[in-house]
Amino acid sequence: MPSLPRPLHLIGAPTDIGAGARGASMGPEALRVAGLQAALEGRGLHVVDGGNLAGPANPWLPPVDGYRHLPQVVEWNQTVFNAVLDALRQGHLPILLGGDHCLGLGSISAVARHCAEAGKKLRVLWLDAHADFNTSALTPSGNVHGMPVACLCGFGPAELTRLAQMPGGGPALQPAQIRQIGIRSVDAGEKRFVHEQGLEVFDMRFIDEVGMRQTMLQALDGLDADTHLHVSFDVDFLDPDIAPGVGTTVPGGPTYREAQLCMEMIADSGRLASLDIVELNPALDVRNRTAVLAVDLVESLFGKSTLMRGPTIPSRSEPG
Ligand code: B3U
Ligand code: MN
Ligand code: MN
Repeated sequence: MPSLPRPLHLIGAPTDIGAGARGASMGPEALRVAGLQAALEGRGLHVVDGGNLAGPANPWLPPVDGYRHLPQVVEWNQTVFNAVLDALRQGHLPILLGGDHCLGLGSISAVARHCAEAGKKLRVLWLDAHADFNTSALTPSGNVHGMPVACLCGFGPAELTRLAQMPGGGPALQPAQIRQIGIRSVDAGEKRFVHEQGLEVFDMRFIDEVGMRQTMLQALDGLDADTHLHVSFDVDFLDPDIAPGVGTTVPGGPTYREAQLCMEMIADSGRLASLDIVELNPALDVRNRTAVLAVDLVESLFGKSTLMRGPTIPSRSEPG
């Protein structure tokens, strides 16, 4: 008997503490105004909106030892960690409404901890224009939203790398658990480090050459009934022509159709168990259109499709 879909649990984290532009702190409200809850309920899903978390204000200071606002980043991520872990322990599917992408640290640390407790495998899809794999030594900006993937893999300050409190004290993630998709802006030192650590990156050139379908088949390959799939959706993944409301636009991202297919194929995997929606910046948006688009894509992520599946799609691997 198929199990009932678990309740979706919205967690707002209104902060831009790790970003290079102010405004992502308004992301949770913009997603609500764009009708996120009603759209998901329209899909027959049960949605609990837990409201917004509270945390320190953004003091807007220059970097200290390679980090901007580290104490405040730690505080926000600890709060996010607790809220996401609580939701998972209640059997809910947490949807973190950012906020900037430094919050992926708290969110995914909680997911990793939960998976360790539940004996589940974890796969993380990182949808982003950026690799977010900087360290304090490599970062050009000191902005922690450029560092969460490195921190999750154990490269960062102890307050952040130990957030997950993994059994044995190891990092929350191993590079082999991560698939990055849509990447098109990586700093020079960061690029060397990505190669050194063996991250699997489906960059825009890869997507251009093989298409989104083959990209997603590869990124989702190997999932099974014991896998918890986490999607960390940085809205700057999308091409800025369709998604202008982000702090760091990078041209040449996925189109509307490519993004829809990406979300639909994740939905088809049946494994999605937690989600971040981050970096939406209403101060830079045009009439909330990026938030509306994000809601549209999240509907696809939770199974909205135009029609029942039509003709069988031929497998690319079969000859002829
Ligand atoms: N890699 C740059 C820029 C950046 C990373 N993530 C975003 N921007 N959103 C940095 O500052 O680390
Ligand atoms: Mn990011
Ligand atoms: Mn990004």
